[in-house]
Amino acid sequence: MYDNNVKINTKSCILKIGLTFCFCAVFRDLHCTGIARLPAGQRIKSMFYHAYDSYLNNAFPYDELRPLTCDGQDTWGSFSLTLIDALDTLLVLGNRTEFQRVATLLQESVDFDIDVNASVFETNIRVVGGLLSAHMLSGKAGMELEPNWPCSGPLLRMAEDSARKLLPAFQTPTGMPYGTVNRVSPTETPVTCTAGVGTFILEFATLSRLTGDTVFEEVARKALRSLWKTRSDIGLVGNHIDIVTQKWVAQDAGIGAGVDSYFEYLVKGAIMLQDEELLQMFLEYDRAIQNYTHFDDWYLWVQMHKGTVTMPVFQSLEAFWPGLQSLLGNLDSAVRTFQNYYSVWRQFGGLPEFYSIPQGTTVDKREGYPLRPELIESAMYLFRATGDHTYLQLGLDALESIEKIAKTPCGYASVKDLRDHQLDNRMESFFLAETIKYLYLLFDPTHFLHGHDSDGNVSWEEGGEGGQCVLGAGGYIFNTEAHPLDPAALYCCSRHTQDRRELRDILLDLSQDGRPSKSANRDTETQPTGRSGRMGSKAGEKKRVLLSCPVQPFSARLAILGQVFSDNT
Ligand code: DMJ
Repeated sequence: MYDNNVKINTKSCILKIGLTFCFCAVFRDLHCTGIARLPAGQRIKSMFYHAYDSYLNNAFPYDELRPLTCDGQDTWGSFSLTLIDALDTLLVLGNRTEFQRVATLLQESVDFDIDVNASVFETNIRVVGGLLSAHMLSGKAGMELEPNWPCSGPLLRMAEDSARKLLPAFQTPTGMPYGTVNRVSPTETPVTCTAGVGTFILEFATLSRLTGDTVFEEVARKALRSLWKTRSDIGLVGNHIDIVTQKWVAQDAGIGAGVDSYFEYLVKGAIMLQDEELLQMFLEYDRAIQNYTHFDDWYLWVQMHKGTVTMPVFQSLEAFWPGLQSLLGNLDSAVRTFQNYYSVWRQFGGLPEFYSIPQGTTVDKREGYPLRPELIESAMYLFRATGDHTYLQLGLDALESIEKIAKTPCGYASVKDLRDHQLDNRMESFFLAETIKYLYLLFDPTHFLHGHDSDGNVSWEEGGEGGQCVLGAGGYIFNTEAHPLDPAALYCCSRHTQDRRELRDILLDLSQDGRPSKSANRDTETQPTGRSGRMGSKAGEKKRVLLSCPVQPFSARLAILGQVFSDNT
């Protein structure tokens, strides 16, 4: 953790090459005096607990805190959203006891079977993503684990339950989902934003690979492939599509609102799943994006069929892009674009929702800053990639701005207008899930979520029965709501599923007593409803039911095999 309260000893700074010390050496005049005397990490923690405690005391079980009236409101469905979204941040800040308490509380209090029109996108990224991440981190949080963890566990079951409620939205002629879903009284419009179609693969593939039920990954992939087919002749997608007719209803192409996380998930999905198809999709889009929308390291909005500029604006949601580019190794371009965006931040002390690039002003009715994380998120990735202290400076600027402009006695309020600092009575759940998490991680480059432990070694923890899973060793992929997912757990649980199948096949073959095996047919007949067969099964391949027994440790498997072999010899 960077500690800008540390007395500087230049010698120790040089000797240790400890960033903890060097940071203060660089910034001591600016940031090691006065109000900023506290270490950044402590200031960020205080910010978190001011907002979090206010939510718990005044708003829970509502979705969000209203920081001006000091009460709560439901916004995205009535799932105690802020608490689910904030759960993994508790662990990121090192609070294992509160993580454990809240994980238990949520299991007892949240009900997904309610009559609400829930946003399929928001429920996925905040609820499914938040629960999956908390499930994967529950080993680090010291929770009591089921023998088969990380391939089972109560938070995983909650994530699965909430995702299953979203599945009816995917039952469309195209496979592209409706934007909202209500199991009780469905009244959905078929017009959905692009991100609402293409932002599922991280959570849904994680669910499928942890639980063995392929249906989630399949629907997410089907939606992605359908969307891919609708791109224009010049390789761009628009902003809103009719998911039944496949007609583009809003034809502005860009990287911001309505589209952003679609591109993010192609890249992160490619990394997490080592998936060439997703990467190729992104690279083809990227060529068109660079050709038609990229000017002077800004990204504009253009007509998706003609490539003509429709809106020369920068939107605050676009600020995730430099971070994404850094994941792809496009550092030079990322750094230049970040500088453009940072100049807007400096101009207003925050990022307005829309900024007119030619005029250098905010755009009418889009002057607000709802405490979004995107620029801080990019700063975290770019600092990780370059070590350049510019990114820490952005972090300090963000801390100062948010404290000065948005803090209320009862939390932090969205800024309605960055020009006069009027506030809105809203604190979105992403403030605790993302903004504060990325700020904290920016100042803690040895945090385990960066793939290192506090000594800078590669971190890992064991999971799974018999300690067969090595977790956390390959780093973490953040979903678009900053919920970290562990690719190693996916690999581990898929492998267990595969092992179970192989063992089952051996047992079934041997039980045929030398007769040809009919196991595949029998399996198809007994496949339980809601389960969709084998991961990645292709047309023509025989589908097989999954065994429901827990994964056996290696010794137990050997014992069973030994028994089988002795029975048959
Ligand atoms: C978050 O809910 C997610 O980051 C989403 O992808 C975009 N909007 C907010 C944060 O700005």
